[in-house]
Amino acid sequence: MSAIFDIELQDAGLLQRDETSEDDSSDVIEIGAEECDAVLDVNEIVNSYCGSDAVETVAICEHNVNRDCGRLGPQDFELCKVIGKGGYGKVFQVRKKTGNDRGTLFAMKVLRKASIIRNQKDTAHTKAERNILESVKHPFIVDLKYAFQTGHKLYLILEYMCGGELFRHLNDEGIFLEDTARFYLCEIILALEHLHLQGIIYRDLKPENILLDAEGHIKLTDFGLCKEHIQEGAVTHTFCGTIEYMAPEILTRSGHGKAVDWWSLGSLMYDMLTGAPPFTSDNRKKTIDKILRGKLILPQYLTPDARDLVRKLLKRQVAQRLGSGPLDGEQVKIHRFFKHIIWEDVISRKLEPPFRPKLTSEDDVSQFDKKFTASAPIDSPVEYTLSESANRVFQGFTYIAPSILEDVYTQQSYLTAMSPPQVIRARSPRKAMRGFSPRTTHFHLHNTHLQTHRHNGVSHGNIEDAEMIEIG
Ligand code: ISQ
Repeated sequence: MSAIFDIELQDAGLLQRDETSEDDSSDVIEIGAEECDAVLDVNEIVNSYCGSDAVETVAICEHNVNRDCGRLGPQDFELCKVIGKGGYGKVFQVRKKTGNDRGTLFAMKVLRKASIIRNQKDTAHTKAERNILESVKHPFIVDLKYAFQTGHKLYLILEYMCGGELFRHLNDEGIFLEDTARFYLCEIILALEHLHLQGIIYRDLKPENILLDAEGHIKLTDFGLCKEHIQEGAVTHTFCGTIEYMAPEILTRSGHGKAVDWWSLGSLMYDMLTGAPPFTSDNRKKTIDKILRGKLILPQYLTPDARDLVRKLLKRQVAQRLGSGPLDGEQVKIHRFFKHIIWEDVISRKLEPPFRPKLTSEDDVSQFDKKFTASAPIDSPVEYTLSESANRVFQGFTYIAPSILEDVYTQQSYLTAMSPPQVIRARSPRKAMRGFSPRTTHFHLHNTHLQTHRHNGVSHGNIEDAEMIEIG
């Protein structure tokens, strides 16, 4: 599975390519309702004259259209704070300076292009990837609002989750009560179920990929930016990050499907209830060995329902794993650990979050690690030069969220997608010393012939035959 940034902005009215190739000039974008409205208005004016005797031509140019905003780029965002750092770059809390959503806080993830491995991709892949972001709109999945690029960097403007990582709260609490764990698990299950319905495998469920909003509801993040570098064959140790939540069949690269996410859910549940993932060690090889062969030890204090659910999710035989059948998440949802849950209430965010982030102001970053927030919010300049051909790989990275475009053109959406391989940096689970989504992002774009049949979803052996798109 691989990465791609292709997007086809099909409406010429919105697409403005940067022909100047100026270093660090933004790529293609024009966003903001008022300017697009302006485009429409001017067209309407032109059209309204057509057919009448008095034809007036109105030149549509940047002097009478998009006067205020121009292309969206880093200049449209005020850097407020650093809220995360990783091998890929940084995550900033930013405030939009322009457009309809001026004043809104977002999370801006900045990726250095040089950290990204490039290769060719094809149209089918492009379309498949585009579909991902279209389909992942969900109350428990972080929303991508915009994406743009400069000569050296890729920028993702994401919904801002002021509550930080669930990881942090889990670390602070040590363990969660079963009711608390149940709340988070319910929301995660619905997010995973939604992804699976769209033919997407998340594959990287872990506490640091789960963020909290102002009310304490969760959203999954880190979609498609990072992909594991998959090679067929035996277990290798090229994973450089949190592997503790990964299903055995991912580690052995023996072909996997959506059931990997139910394994990860089991590991996460175990972690929430006991203070550590079920299979962990002080080195990666031993951890992998434990995931593949280790005995599952369930503490006595777990209720029978919790024990039963963990056990059923952590089945190494995929076919025996809860959720592996065609019912997918439904099988998990009807487990008796969730017997009192009204799932309609979960999706409508009616369950009371167990923990509401304590914030003193809208832009309070106290929920993020001080080692990030204390550093100066600078989007560092890049010293090297990327060749034009290298840069072409990122053509089409640009993205405008449908929700934003809806303000402009009803029923239209422009979608992009990215889902590269990931080389994750080593980290023991639940250790304080860690980066925000601490991964080195490498995009492996080769051998990518994705298919996205939106059913069934198990891929065997060759990832090029994958029926599911894997993200995370
Ligand atoms: C949203 N809000 C805060 C931090 C984030 C980090 C990564 C992705 C999205 C985010």
